[in-house]
Amino acid sequence: METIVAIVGLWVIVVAGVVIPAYINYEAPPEILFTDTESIELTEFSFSQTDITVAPGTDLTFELLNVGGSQHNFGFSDDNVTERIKPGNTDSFHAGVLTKDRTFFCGIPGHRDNGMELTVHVSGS
Ligand SMILES: [Cu+2]
Repeated sequence: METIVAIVGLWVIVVAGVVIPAYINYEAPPEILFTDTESIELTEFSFSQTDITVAPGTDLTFELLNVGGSQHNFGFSDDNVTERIKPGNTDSFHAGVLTKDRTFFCGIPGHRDNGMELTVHVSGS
């Protein structure tokens, strides 16, 4: 009997230690309040827009057209980037719901440093 009480007691402590902090730290995903689609032309070495301002909670998608002579891509990190877009081709990039400023760039080595960068400003952030 004492063993069962001890096991149940231990289980309650473990569950409380895991579940309660997870509940307290839970952050709901940002709510979509607006949607926006921005068209961007990519070339050597620039984007057709470099500063965009959106309202907090904007679900933002980019429509991309490579008007240059080299391949380019578009994203905000190594894991969040389009495939390489060939000259004359299009792609789209879903940036998600933005709640704070975020910088997007071409991830092909050297391109960002030469100017392929765009900042989305979230108004009020
Ligand atoms: Cu590029």
